[in-house]
Amino acid sequence: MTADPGELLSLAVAAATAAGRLLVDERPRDLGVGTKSTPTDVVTVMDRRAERLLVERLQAARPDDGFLGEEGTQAVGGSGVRWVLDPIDGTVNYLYDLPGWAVSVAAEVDGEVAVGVVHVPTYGETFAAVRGGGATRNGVPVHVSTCEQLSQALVATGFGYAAARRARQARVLAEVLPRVRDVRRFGAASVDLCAVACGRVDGYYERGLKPWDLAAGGLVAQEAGALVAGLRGAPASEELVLAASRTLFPALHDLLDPLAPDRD
Ligand code: LIP
Repeated sequence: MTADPGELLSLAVAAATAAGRLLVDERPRDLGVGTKSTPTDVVTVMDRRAERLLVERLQAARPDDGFLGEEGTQAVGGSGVRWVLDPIDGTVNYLYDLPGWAVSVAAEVDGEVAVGVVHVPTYGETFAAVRGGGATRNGVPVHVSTCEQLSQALVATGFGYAAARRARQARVLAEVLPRVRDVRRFGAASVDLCAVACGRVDGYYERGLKPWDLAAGGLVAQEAGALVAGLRGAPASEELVLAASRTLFPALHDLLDPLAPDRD
């Protein structure tokens, strides 16, 4: 089955929007909560229901595609397309009924992210990107900020679920905070990356992102003009993701590098 980016984008937007409706309309008052890697790494019944909805819709349209989902969906497929899914990015926000959680849907074609959609129901915003085709928010093009000075930069970050890693991340943050305008911690990587894309923040860094946290938002940020990478020429990965305009990226990189934010 061929992989037309326009078709993949339409499928991703429709699936993410449907999952967003489910998550908003059917959120139970007493949300059943389980834990994963640590007692604070939570998963709810709605994470699983939303991932099931995403897979069912996408599989119905493209039965030969592969899947990788945060809540356990894994399928190889034979079409060259693999869907990378985070049914609720920002699960703690969702659990506490806070805004800023997202449904993140990306399509890889032959191993490279080609399409990304980050749907943020509580903001009424859907970010989308096709590789080489730019990035949009609700259909309107978005671009990274023009901030050139680190001391004027608003920087987003996030923290892991393991206490030892959080302690290390706090030490890095203590060095970053006095050198930038301010820091924000919104609680969902895909939303942080889209915030870079539309200039809502000037930069973002975080250690520990999984493929489903990074795939869609990373493409949106790149297509909006951001450099999304690791340290010292490495690609963005679970070790570290750093995203900022090409103007600001070097200064933010050189602030972070000596702090070893890519190590526990
Ligand atoms: C979240 C990430 C976020 C990170 C949170 C959490 P989840 O993903 O998107 O960047 O700081 O600790 O890991 O677990 O809500 O899907």
